[in-house]
Amino acid sequence: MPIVLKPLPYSTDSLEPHMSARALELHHGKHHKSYVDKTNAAISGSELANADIETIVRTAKKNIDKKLFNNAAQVWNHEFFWTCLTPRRQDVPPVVARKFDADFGGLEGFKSSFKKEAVEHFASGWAWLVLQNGKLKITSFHDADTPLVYEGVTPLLSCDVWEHAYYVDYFNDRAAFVQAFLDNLVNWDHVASVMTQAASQRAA
Ligand code: MN3
Repeated sequence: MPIVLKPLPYSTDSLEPHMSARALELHHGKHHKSYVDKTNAAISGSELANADIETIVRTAKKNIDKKLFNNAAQVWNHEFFWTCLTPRRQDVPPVVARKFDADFGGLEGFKSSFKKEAVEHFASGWAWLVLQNGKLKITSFHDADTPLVYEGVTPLLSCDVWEHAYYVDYFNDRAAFVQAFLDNLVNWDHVASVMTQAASQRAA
């Protein structure tokens, strides 16, 4: 079975005005789809032909198959990113707020550190909030690289900072895009759920 372009968990116009339907249609329907198609072309007839996306990404990394890794990791990164967004503006749940207090001195501390990382990341890539050794950490990865392939790192939240993620709505103003993301689009329930799951696995 080839991998599929998973449908978005919301309609393409539901993130407006922070992310337009046009931007989302291009980003999901063209950019993300192209990574799916290229991944399928690369795994066709190979031992990975029936593998799930996580296995494909990890195997490509291990085999230093850069072309497959870049496309497959972008599929995984985009699937994760779409789940990080929500049409309904959410407050930060207490379980996440307490972690922000402990590790960033509060929500505003988190937001300014994340924004700085995302805006200052040079060229294409992704800004991430991850959990590592029980602590929250903000980091960024170049191009398609992904926390999925690093031992002991649990991805909690990502922001796509490739130009294709914001150029339609914000032109060159990456900072405005990241601010809109942080203030209006983050699916905090998703962050809380992944964080709680990771904490219980660590305790087990
Ligand atoms: Mn993208």
